[in-house]
Amino acid sequence: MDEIDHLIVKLYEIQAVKFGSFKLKSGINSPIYFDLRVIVSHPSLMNKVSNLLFLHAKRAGLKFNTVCGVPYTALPLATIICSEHELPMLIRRKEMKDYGTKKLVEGTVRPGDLCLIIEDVVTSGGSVLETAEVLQKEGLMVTDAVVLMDRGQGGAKRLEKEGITLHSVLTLSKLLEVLHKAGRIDSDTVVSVRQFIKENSFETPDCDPSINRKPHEKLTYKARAERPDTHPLAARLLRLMENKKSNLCLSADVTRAEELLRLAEELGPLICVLKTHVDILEDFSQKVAQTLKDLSEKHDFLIFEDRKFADIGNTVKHQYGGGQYRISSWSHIINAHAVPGPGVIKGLRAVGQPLERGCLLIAQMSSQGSLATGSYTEAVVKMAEENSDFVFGFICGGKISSEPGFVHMTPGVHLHSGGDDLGQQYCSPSDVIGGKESDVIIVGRGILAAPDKVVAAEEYRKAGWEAYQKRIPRDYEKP
Ligand code: S5P
Repeated sequence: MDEIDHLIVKLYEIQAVKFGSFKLKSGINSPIYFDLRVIVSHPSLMNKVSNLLFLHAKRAGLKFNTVCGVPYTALPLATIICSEHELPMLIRRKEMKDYGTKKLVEGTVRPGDLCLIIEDVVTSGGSVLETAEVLQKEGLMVTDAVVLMDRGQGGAKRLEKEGITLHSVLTLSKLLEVLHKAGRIDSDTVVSVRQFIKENSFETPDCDPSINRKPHEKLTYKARAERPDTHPLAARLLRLMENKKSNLCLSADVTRAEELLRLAEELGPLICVLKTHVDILEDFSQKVAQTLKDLSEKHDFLIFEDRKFADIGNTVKHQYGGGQYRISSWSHIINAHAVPGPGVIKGLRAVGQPLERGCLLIAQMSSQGSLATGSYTEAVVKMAEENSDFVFGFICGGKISSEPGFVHMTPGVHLHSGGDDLGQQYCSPSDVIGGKESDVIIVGRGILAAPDKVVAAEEYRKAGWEAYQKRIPRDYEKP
């Protein structure tokens, strides 16, 4: 056995690679699973892997003057390489983008430097690409990435298209061959893994969405609606957005029911969602709710009661289903703060799921000085992923999850930048949909304060839609 064969068997022994049946987030069962994170508990293996990665780069004749590991598994590998060979290292932060501007690369960035990317496992190439993009935005050049294991699911091709050559120490075929020869796996396993990889290549159209993390900014709303793991309400919303050519949510913050219903009637054809704050209405009644529901069917938009639930499960259950508003009976979408923990979702789910409703989690806020940033936002994303049977997206400043099924809705949108004197901060539709890769713009006063609300709504619809079309130039299907 040579050094590589030894390494493969060792990886198997420490369960960095496992065979069996592993349910992926998409619900599909995979016969193979990699978890290279465990190698941090095996120091000699860490040294070996780091050394092999470095040698591979050298043998390929790669030139670089700085190194960056894709967070988090490859971070210690890059650290060992840089320490051993006295190379300057850069650390990419994984925190979510928020409304403010945070430093995303730690270390001394010298624009023009050639940065080598280190990664443990590549599937679609998405993580390498994300890291490369962050580095490139800082002025660094990225032309090569060295990876321990390329799963052979199209990642190398995808990276090549973006000008990055992937160099892999191990291939999946080699891994299967060595483990088979060593008597660790049988022929049936080899065949089933090969078959799975073939059928779930990044380039296969009906690929496994959890493996193939194609950044959804490149996917149409319609394509995202069709994915098997997309929540039914998200699918309905994404579909109607595509049909109506609208990613505009009207924030109908008015105090009289008559005005609310007039807005729904006149602006209904231009919007995908109508957002309410039912508790600011002076004359709410169930009849008003019923008329609003009828208008939502007539003009094909969803109703979103912006109630921002934030209490324990038992309380929100009553607030959602009961009281004088009976929100669950007329609002398709609600939202919640994650502050109370997952119990808030559990309580809301108990009422909303039987009615086929869905919930957005508030991951970021548009108001100045908001505390919903950084690790809080990350924890909200995680909570959403763990509750994706009821949570189908976020209130946020821009794209914070690469799961194509999640819908990102962004408030604080105005054609004229600025804000109000109570802390609201505005971004433009093109910045929100284009630059920040959100999906839906939520507009209140930009439309409500305009002399002609229909004209203003059309202006916002057009701006939001054009930004979306620009975002997906290659995939956009012309009607
Ligand atoms: O962070 C947030 C979250 C929400 S839901 N910032 C917000 O402004 N909103 C809501 O969006 C807010 O409650 C209001 O209904 C709307 C923005 O209104 P505008 O008039 O400032 O566009």
